[in-house]
Amino acid sequence: HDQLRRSAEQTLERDPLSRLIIISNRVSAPTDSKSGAQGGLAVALSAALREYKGLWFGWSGEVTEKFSGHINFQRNHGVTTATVDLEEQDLEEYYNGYANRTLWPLFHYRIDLAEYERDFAGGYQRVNDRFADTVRPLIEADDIVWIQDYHMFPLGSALRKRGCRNRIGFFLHIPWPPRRLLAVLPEAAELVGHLFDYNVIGFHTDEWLESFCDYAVDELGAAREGDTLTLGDRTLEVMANPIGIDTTEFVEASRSPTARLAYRRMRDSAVGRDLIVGVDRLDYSKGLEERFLGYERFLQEHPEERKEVFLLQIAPPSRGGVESYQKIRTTLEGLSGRINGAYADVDWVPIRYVNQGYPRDQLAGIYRAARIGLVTPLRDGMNLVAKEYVAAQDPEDPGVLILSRFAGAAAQLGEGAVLVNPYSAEEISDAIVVALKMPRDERIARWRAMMANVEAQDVRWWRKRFTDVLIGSGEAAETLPSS
Ligand code: GDG
Repeated sequence: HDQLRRSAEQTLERDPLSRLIIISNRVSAPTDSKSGAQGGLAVALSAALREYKGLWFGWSGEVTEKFSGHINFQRNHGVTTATVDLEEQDLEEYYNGYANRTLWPLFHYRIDLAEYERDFAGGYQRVNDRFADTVRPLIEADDIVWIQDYHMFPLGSALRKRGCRNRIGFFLHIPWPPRRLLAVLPEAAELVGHLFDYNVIGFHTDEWLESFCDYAVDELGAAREGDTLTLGDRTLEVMANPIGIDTTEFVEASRSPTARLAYRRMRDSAVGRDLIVGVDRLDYSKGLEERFLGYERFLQEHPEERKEVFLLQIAPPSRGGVESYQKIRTTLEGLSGRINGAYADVDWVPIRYVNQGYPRDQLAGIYRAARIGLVTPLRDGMNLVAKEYVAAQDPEDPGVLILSRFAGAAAQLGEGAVLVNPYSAEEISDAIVVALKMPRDERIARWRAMMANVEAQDVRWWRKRFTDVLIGSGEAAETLPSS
């Protein structure tokens, strides 16, 4: 690894002009970064691209009658974006289908929700081939190519078939499931086989990395030596590379006039009560149902605390075209209604459940006003909300982060957060009590431990670490004898 890094540094010095081509399902221009509900991926990549020449390619989000491959170029704040429209059938089979009805649930350990349709798999491959046809002519000889996330597993392979010899890396933003769970997917072996056409694959944590290696070694017969896997004549480097937030920007956001206003508004409406906050895309992987049940347990078991707190759950809807997302929405409406009906009083409502997104600055102010950040996904690749909550706190009087053991972020923030099993209503209830009673000194000590990590391992650190290894891997591959 050291050797790779050294060679990466030398390469960077010799070759400062290689461009970076980022490819992801959706492209989000950097101007958008302060408004609306953006996924973690979008927030991270606009920050990374600001520092590079190059290009960001992906789907426009628009549907056209017949796929034409026409590319729409735009330039915003020094970042060039290139997007294409897809057909209705692509949207159904590739995006709503294979990506969000097959891979997303399966990779979040929900084999009960995953659907296995040949049409989905076919549409997924077709769209990846379309992306490859369209983006191939934009890639120049020295460019490095960085492909993002589960929508695009086979894209590297499709580019190789079209003669692309560039260094191509892949980063997975979601968990990698255990070997025996993945084996449920009919195309699993083929899909993992494709991944050997990348030079480097990054995961958030060692746990996801190890699960990937298990599958590659035990099911495909790959050979492993440290972080290098070999399958036939192809060699792949794997790395654990936890994503961070733009910490400096977020700390600033939490002190902006908008944030101060949002902070005041929250405090005033709390009339002396402690605010517990949750912020999540409306997704079954985020454990919202279990979170509400845990909070209900807390209300049941601690009548004396009841009117001292309230829970604000911000949950902007996402993936409305997929049935399981419509269902979770209905479930949560019922559950919050039931809990409020059972416990509310004329001057107090236990849960404020909000289905809309807020601008980032405002969100930062809300985090800062919250005595507890309640982040309890059942499974999460990383979880950036946990890091944002930490970054937004007042260093003199910080709140407490309650964090799921099953979020990638627990590997980095576990020292300072109160960790819980999100499936256990009792553990969530107990953790709320612990957090409410925690003395200021302990809150400060725990916050400092977390903030040190959020500052050191921010989004720039993440990007540089990945691109360094990617650049080095190309060099290494050229000098290795082929096996
Ligand atoms: C995937 C992986 C991984 C949410 N509501 C609002 C809003 N948000 C922003 C948050 C945060 C982002 O969306 C959510 O990021 P997460 O990391 O929590 O979750 P996913 O969207 O599932 O992201 C995840 C991530 O990719 C990066 O690799 O961490 O594990 O699932 O930034 O602040 N932003 C605004 N208003 C909202 O109402 N402005």
